Amino acid sequence: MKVESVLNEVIQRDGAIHLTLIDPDSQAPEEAARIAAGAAAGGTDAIMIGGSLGSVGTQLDETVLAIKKCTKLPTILFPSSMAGLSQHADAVFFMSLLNSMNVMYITTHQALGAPIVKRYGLEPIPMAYLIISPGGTVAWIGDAKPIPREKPELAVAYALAAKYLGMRWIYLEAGSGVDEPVPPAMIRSVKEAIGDIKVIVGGGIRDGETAKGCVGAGADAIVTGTAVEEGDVRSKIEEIVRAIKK
Ligand code: 1GP
Repeated sequence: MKVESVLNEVIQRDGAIHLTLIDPDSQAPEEAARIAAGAAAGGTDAIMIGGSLGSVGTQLDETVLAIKKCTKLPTILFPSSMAGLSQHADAVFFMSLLNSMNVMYITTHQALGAPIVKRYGLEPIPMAYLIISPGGTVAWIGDAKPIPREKPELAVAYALAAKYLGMRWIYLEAGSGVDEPVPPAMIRSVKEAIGDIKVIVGGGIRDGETAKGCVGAGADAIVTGTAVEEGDVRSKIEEIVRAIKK
C-alpha cells in the first residue's frame, strides 16, 4: 500500500500520527538506526529523514539503508533541496516553502528534483511547508518570512492557498529545537479553515502534554526530532504517542 494511504488510515483509526525526524547530519548511520528502532518500539508511525544542512549524498543514503534494515516503518524524505533525495527511501514529502521569499524554495528545487523523484520511484506526497515564527535555522536557510505567532489569519491564508493549489498536507513548522512550538490557536484556525487537508505540526515539541495540545487543536500529525536525539528514545516516543492517540 502507498505510504500516504497508510498514514491516512492510521489518522482515521488513532486520531493522529507521530512522525520521528532523523537528521543524517547529526549522527552516524548506525546511531540513526538505533534511534529509529527505539522510535518504532515506542509506537511512532513513520521515519522522516532530512535536515537543513548536510543531509545529502553518501551520509543520506547510508542512513536510509541503516534505518530500513532495523524497521519496517515507512521512510519519508524531508529534503531541504533536490540534493536531499535518496533512491532507498519509500516516499518524499514533495514540499514547497510557500512563505519563502526565494523562488528556489518554492518551485525551482521542485522542478529540478521532480525527474529524480520519478527515476528513483519515490512516492511524492504533496505538502505545503509554512514557517511560523521563530522559525529557527530553516527560516534562515529557506529565506522565509516567518508568519508571526500572533497572526493565525496569515497562516490560514497560506493554508487555504495550499488547499486550492491541490496540496494534501500542510506542515506548520516553528523550527527545530525552538523554545516556542506553533500556538494551538493557530493550529485550530488553520484546521477549521482547511477541513480534510492534513495538518502536520513540528518544531519545539518535546513532551506529551505539548503534543496533546497540538492534536487537541486539530493537528493530524506531530513531528519530533530534537527530543529523540536527547535521551531514551523509546520512553520519550511512548510518552508522546500515548498523549496524542485515541
Ligand atoms: C523540524 O519540526 C521539526 O523540522 C522537528 O523539530 O527538532 O524541535 O523536534 P524539533
